[in-house]
Amino acid sequence: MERTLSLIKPDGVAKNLIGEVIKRFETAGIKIVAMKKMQLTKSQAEGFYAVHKERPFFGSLIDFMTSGPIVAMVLEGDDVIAKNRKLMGATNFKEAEEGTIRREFATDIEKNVVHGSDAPETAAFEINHFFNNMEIVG
Ligand code: RTP
Ligand code: MG
Repeated sequence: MERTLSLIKPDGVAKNLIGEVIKRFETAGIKIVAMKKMQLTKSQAEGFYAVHKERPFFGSLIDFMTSGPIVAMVLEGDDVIAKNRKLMGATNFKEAEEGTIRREFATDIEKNVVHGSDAPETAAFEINHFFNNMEIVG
């Protein structure tokens, strides 16, 4: 059994896509073991995206991720890191497969509705960034 961190980004929340995203997880048999709505501070967003701090889009990404509320979730299931990435689609919605969340709802390479951890190590770091053990209920 694996866990991953999912975020519905500010654009997804603003477009009323919380239910749409959750429905896709539940339909795929993925279990939500933690969930909260929150607004990130600049330092929380910078810590979360620290791996990208040298990238040219970092400043813009931090402004975007702090621009409004997000929904953070811990997902659980077999192979859930890859399953979630498949439901999300490619970072650039123009390259995302038909039927994926980003292909259907993203408008921009940055405003791409969802985030999902990309490996077991990043999942552990990211889950820990948002949730403590008492907030995760299997
Ligand atoms: P995420 O981390 O949010 O799940 O997305 P990802 O793995 O598919 O993409 P990643 O390379 O980790 O990039 C993180 C987020 O930064 C924004 N981005 N903007 N302007 C740009 O060229 C650019 N490239 C990436 C996106 O919001 C991307 O999801
Ligand atoms: Mg990433």
